[in-house]
Formats: sequence, C-alpha cells, structure tokens
Amino acid sequence: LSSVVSGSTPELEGYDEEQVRLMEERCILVNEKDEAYGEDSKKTCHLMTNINAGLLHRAFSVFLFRPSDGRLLLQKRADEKITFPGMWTNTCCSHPLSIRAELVEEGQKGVRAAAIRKLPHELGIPASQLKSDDFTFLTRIHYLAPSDGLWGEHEIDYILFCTLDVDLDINPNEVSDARYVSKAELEAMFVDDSNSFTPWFRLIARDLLFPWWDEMLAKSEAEGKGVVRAV
Ligand code: DMA
Ligand code: MN
Repeated sequence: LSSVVSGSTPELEGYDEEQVRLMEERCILVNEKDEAYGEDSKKTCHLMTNINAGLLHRAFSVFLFRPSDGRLLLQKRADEKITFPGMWTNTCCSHPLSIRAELVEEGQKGVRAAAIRKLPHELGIPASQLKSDDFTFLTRIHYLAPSDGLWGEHEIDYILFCTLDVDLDINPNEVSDARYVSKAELEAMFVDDSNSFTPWFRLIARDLLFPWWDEMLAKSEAEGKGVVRAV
C-alpha cells in the first residue's frame, strides 16, 4: 500500500464544511480477514485511488424495525454527504473509529458502541433508548462500490438488526428524509426510477433483508400477534 494518497490534497474543496471535518475521523484498517492492522483518515479510506490500491476499512450497517408493525426505518442521505449523497439507504451506516471502545472485537462490542454513537448523531435517537444488546449481529460482508469516480467504499461491513421503539429528531446535515416502510413499500420504491439507492443497501436487501423479513412476518403470524402484517 505504498501508493496510498493522504495529507494535504484538493479533493475536499467545495464540499460542506461539517462533512469535510468528519473526513478527519480515524477509521480502522483491516485485511480481508477483518484483522485490524492500523488506522487512517476517513478521507484516505474513501478515495478510489487508495481503494484501487487495496485499502480496506471496517464499517457497520444498522437496520432498525418498528415493533408495532415490523416496518423498517429508511433514511435518505443528505445532499451534503460527500459519498453517495441523496440516496435512500438503511437506517444508519458508519464506521467504528480507532478508539479503545470501538476497537473491541469480542461480541462485536466496538461496532455496537459505534452504532450507539451514530444513531443519535444522524437521527437524533436518544442514546438512552439504545443498548448494546438490542442489536442482533447477522454477519459481515466485504464489498467495494465506487460513488462518483473520486470517492467510494471498500469495507468489511457488520450487519446489525434491531427491533425497537425510538424517538427521531433528524440531523439535516446527515439525513434529508426518513420513513418507515413495509416490505411491499420498499419493493415499490426499488422499482420507481425516481428513487436512487446506495449499492450496499440494494445488495443487503436482496441477500439478507427480504429473506429475514419474510421469516419475521411468518413467525409473528404463527405466534398469533397479528400486528406485524404491514403490506
Ligand atoms: C459508511 O456509511 C458505512 C457503510 C456501511 C457504507 P456513511 O458514509 O454513512 O458513513 P458516515 O455516516 O460516517 O459518513
Ligand atoms: Mn466507509
């Protein structure tokens, strides 16, 4: 990785000041086996030149479901975001940082702590409504996706699901819209060309979310709850 580009470069000119500041966050560098070996800035980790040279970092994706009707909370990324602006995606995504609490791998404690830091930041969910054990860890996925040529993603992404009632107060610098959707409503959004979606959300929806959703609805029906029947 000797060709990794960092330091003072003009790539961040013209972007939102707060989003530029967040590019200084320290992400956790990992190999393809998710073994952490160092840290570098969020900016360095998301430049396609570095991604094409093999740079990979750790991330998480939260899928939050409403207990009363099983609907999933989606967010639309703010136009201020440097990567994948204006796209619909799952409840919350970000990176565990290279700090002691978020580096802990046992029981996925580090990514859980990062989720409890970012759900309040992006969606205004009070941290008091979130507990580490509320999140079910499904799996990790390795993926690479260019955003606009200059920027992109290359991550080992921890998938966390949770079913929880929360209060929302969205941060407009991060999120421009948020809505709870049923499986059928999401399927309708996917085929409507006026919506754009992040590549990781499309992938996870196909491979993990839709099968999991079917199972959850069937189980809830079998238990005779009857309420988790959103269509
Ligand atoms: C990065 O999300 C993480 C994944 C799984 C794509 P992001 O671009 O929303 O990160 P942040 O909210 O920290 O900008
Ligand atoms: Mn990333």
